[in-house]
Formats: sequence, structure tokens, C-alpha cells
Amino acid sequence: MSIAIPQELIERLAAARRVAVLTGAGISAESGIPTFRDALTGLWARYDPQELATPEGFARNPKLVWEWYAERRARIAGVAPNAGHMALAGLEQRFEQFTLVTQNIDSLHQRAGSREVVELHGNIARVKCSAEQTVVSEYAATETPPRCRCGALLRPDVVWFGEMLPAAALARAEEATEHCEVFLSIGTSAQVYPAAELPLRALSAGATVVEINPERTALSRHAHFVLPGAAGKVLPALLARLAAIA
Ligand code: BV8
Repeated sequence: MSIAIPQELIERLAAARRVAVLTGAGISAESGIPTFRDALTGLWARYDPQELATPEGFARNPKLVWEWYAERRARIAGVAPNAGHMALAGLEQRFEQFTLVTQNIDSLHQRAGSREVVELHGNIARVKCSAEQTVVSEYAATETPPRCRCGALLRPDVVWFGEMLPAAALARAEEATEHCEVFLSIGTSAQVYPAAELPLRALSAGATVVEINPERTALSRHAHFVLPGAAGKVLPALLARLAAIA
């Protein structure tokens, strides 16, 4: 069943110079990566993600948290970008400015060919020293978690709950949000802040806000257009409709 895409939306996109996009775990679901809230199936079902993805959770049980990320990293290594990621890389070529802001830590947008990717919550492929906050590329895996040369534990280079987002990434995301004509919110439950503020700031800055999600979210009632479908289906259709009128 194809999703109806209103002609008005296609025309606004065709007329736009600057587009901003916010993606969440939903765009990687069709690649086989469980979304954040159901990332805890099986072994992890016993834990609250907001417990594990926190400095306190890591301090309390560094081995458990390290192993949770090691399992997620291994799963990500085994998947590929899906049609939704590819369509966003295709859309990027059609606009003067196209800023892709993601909450995801899986590198799938970059692997799909997107160039302007802003990672608000870091990247699971990187590891950093928990004391010096510097990224470490080589380390001896003699213990779990491994240690930095300074002696402190290494940790994933991701933003945990209660931690500040990287200032440069947030500034780039806010600048793109404030100046875009169209803002696409894709595959996110729009519950985690300050990322969830971005579509609302786009709205108050006068942008056309579009949501692509099979479910309704906290953002749905504010969006100008809600396309109720999977990103892997809706985004290729959007790209095809745009190409047809160019
Ligand atoms: C911070 C990395 C300042 C780690 C993650 C108000 C203002 C500021 C902060 C707060 C605030 N209120 C509360 C807070 C604190 C907190 C927060 O927002 N809590 C929430 C729960 C209320 N925020 C923070 O702590 C942030 N830091 O604010 O710093 C500060 C500092 C100190 C003290 C105070 C303030 C840091 C947040 C970042 C946390 N790190 N990830 C890791 O991944 O392990 S968050 C993580 O969860 C993701 O990155 C993402 O952001 C979030 C999950 O959300 P989604 O991506 O939306 O995924 P979800 O599973 O929820 O939904 C998937 C959606 O996809 C669904 O809607 C589904 O329908 C849809 N879908 C499914 N299939 C498809 C699909 N859509 C399309 N196609 C499909 N096929």
C-alpha cells in the first residue's frame, strides 16, 4: 500500500533552498537494528535503557554497559543502510543546503552516502577515555571495559542521559533548524531532549514541518504534514515525486 504524498508538500519541497532533517532509531529499524526502546529484547530485557545509557549506570556496572555496547556494535557491523537511508542521500543532492541531523549512533547515514551528517548523540564506533574525554583508537582489550593509558576506563563515545550534547553538533543542528524552509522529522518518537525541540523550533521559525513515522508521536499534532508509513517506503516515494517534477 503506497503512502499518499500531498502535492502541496511536493511543491513546497521543490521550492525549498534549505532543508533540515532529524532522524531517530526508526530509520534504522528496516536495516534490522531494533529501535532504542525495543533494543533491549532478550538478554537486555531486564534492564531500563535509561539506566544503562547513563554515567551512573556505567559507574555502577562498567562491564555490563561495555558489553551492551559491544553487542550493539557487533549487530550494527552486520547490517546495511536501507532504502530510507539511501533516499536521504539522494535527496541531499537536490537542495542548496541539506543538513541531516541524527540521534542515531550507527553510521548508517554516512554509509548510505550522506555527506552533511550531524551526530547529536555521538557514534558507537568510537571509544573515548572516561576521564580525559579524548577519543582512543587503539587499546589493549586485556580487561572489560579496557583502560586508557592514563588508567581510566574506556567508554563508548556516545552521549548518555544526563550528559551535554557536543556543542558544535548542537549549534549546527540549531542553525539548520532555524533557517530551513522544510524540516523532516523521520523515525523518532520525539521524546528525548534537546533533540526533540528541533522540529518545534523549526515550526516557530516558519518552516514546513513533516513527520514520517508509522505511529503518531508527540510531534504529530504540530506537524503540517504527517506521512504515516515506514521511512524505507515513504522516502523513496518522496524522492521519485520530486524527480518527476524537476
Ligand atoms: C541533556 C545515545 C543537558 C546512547 C541517547 C529537557 C531539556 C533537556 C534535557 C531533558 C529535558 N527533559 C529531560 C531531559 C533529560 C534527557 C531526556 O530527554 N530524557 C527523556 C527520556 C525525557 N535528555 C538528556 O539527558 C540529554 N542531555 O539534556 O543535557 C543536561 C545535562 C545535565 C542535566 C540536565 C540537562 C541527552 C540525551 C541523549 C541520550 N542518548 N542515545 C545510546 O544510544 O545508547 S538517546 C537515544 O534514545 C537515541 O539517541 C534517541 O535520542 C532516543 C530514542 O529515541 P528515538 O530515536 O526516537 O527512538 P524510539 O525507539 O524512541 O522511537 C523510534 C520511532 O521510530 C518510533 O516513533 C517508531 O514509531 C518509529 N519507527 C519504527 N519503525 C519505523 C519508524 N519510523 C519510520 N520508519 C520505520 N520503519
